[in-house]
Amino acid sequence: TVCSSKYVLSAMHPMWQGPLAVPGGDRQSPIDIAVRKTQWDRQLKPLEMRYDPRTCQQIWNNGYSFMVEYDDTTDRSTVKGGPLEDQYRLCQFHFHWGESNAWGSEHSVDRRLFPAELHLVHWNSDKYSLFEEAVMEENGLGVVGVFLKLGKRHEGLQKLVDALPAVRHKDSVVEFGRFDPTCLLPENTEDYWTYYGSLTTPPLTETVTWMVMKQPIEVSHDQLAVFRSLLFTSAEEEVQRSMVNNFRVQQPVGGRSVRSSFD
Ligand code: 1SD
Ligand code: ZN
Repeated sequence: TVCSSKYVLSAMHPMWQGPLAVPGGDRQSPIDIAVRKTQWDRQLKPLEMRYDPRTCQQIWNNGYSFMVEYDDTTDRSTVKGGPLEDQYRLCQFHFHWGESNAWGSEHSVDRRLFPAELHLVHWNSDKYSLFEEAVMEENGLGVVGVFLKLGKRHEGLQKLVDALPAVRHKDSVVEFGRFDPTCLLPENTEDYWTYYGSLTTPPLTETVTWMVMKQPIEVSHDQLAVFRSLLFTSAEEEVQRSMVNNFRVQQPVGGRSVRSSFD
């Protein structure tokens, strides 16, 4: 079966940034990472990401982003180590991006935004048995964030970009096999920031260990243009709306600590 996060998202209304965006608590995401205020934690182990491309199944335009979904019925694609005490299974990855290259990421570093941000969403399969369960529970989710910056064309991403025209409209799904998300990680995965936060879309639950890579990956303007050619709207709707600016506004860090794996 396919990653169950779609059931959480089906409750999502395009205008959720309104009433539903009322902060649920004091550990919401995304945040600005103020580098000088982060704390180097030398106990932080390297992250161990092991992905089996054969668990990749499909791409789905859910009306907010496109999700590349993985079979999460077994521990074949996982992340562990780093700040995590348990093993977490990959369920899906997706991106957030802007209408221009000046913004689009959810997190920022010293207030610097990137044109896009990748989220690899994993759930704790040592403690829980389903994504829907983990999403509501303590230490339920682990999301790895990677910034996309403008530069040369990304060869690994291109295979995905080529498939996107098939999911232009909301609710469209296309089969997509054998994609190894390892190719979307930066060369250096040893340097990252970590903090306790929330999902950035409903249900906004505060069950996420965030791991944000320091090193961005490079993508070309043309590749981002294909992201921006997707639509928030379904084929039936009269007025079509471009899928851009699908990020949540930043939330207060409050008393939280943001730790770094590096000095
Ligand atoms: O925005 C995603 C959303 O698409 C969905 O994947 C949700 C649950 O998996 O997670 C959020 S996020 O917090 O990873 N941005
Ligand atoms: Zn996200």
